[in-house]
Amino acid sequence: MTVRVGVIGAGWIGHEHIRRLTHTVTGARVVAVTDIDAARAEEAAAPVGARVYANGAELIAADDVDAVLVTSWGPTHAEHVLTAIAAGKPVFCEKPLATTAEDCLRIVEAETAHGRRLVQVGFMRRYDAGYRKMRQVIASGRIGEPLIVHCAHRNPTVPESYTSAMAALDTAVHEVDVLRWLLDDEIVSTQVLIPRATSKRFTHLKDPQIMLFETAKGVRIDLEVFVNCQYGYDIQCEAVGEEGLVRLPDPATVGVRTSGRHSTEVLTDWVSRFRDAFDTEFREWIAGLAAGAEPTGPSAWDGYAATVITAATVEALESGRVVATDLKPRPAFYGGAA
Ligand code: NAD
Ligand code: ISE
Repeated sequence: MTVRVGVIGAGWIGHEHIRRLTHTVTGARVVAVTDIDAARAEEAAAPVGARVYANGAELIAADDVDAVLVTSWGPTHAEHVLTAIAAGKPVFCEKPLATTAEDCLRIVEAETAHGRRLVQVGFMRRYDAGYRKMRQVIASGRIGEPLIVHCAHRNPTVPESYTSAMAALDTAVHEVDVLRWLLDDEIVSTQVLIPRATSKRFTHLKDPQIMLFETAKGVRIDLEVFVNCQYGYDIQCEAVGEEGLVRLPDPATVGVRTSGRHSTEVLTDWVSRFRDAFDTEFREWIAGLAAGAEPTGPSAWDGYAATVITAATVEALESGRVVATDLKPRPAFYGGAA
């Protein structure tokens, strides 16, 4: 069976995912596209023979759209996801699920009332081979109980429109999700330390930032977010346990020896760093839908948790205080721990 997908939002990542669904993932076809910028929608739809719709609601209602992919701006996600749930159609939503906890809870309530999982959130790191291996090692008990996790999330540069709050909302949100999943634990408090600022940034921006999270089991996590590090796109993660540690591998690359030097490449963007993870994420989503199964990836509840925890981190940044995350109790519908 071919899963016919309608895409809402034909920007950067919308284009990426349309290409992926068309050329990399088997069993999927992009049949519909919409964007508030009609020219962009046309440009994305034409090469794959998809139909252009005037808006998300019309696209979701189309008879030949089996599943919906939301890749529009964050503040528009909730409306599209809720419309898809009301239509009973599976919906993959790029992060964030919604920009407020209230909207995330509306989605959780709508999905729970529907009685079957429809929503998957685009936290692609759960599909990265290195993170998956780390999770297996931690779950196997080989390093003993995890105690501390050290992380870094570095981007070479960001545009002037990037704000200090986005370090949590847009960037650290990936660690927030993947750490909850890696540790099978919940983040209960958050704090932000502001080191000396890099001079290679826009003056409005606090960069780098050090985020400190505590989990329900007492694990302490330090995360450096440095979005103007200049040298590359660099993601680091090391979990220290009672009997050992496990570290995220750097992407495989050749070592080059020349002119008295040995060098290896550092990637420079998230598209290439997580290309395989994005591919696996969509292969598994489409295969599940084709088999008539409920999605097994990051859920609406995970999207809610990530939005609450990153909002608390912004509050911690602005207040200088340790902020409790105060998540609601997890509904039985979404299974066990994080
Ligand atoms: P973008 O600005 O390049 O594209 C967004 C597109 O959505 C634009 O073309 C815009 O016109 C369109 N749009 C806005 N509102 C709309 C609406 N109501 N209906 C239809 N189209 C609408 O942004 P982007 O970089 O592609 O990011 C899009 C989303 O993907 C964001 O939520 C972002 O956080 C997420 N994202 C995820 C990752 C990841 O690593 N998983 C990476 C980048 C972006
Ligand atoms: C971007 O939106 C992403 O999702 C990338 O994965 C992240 O590294 C970057 O910092 C964000 O701006």
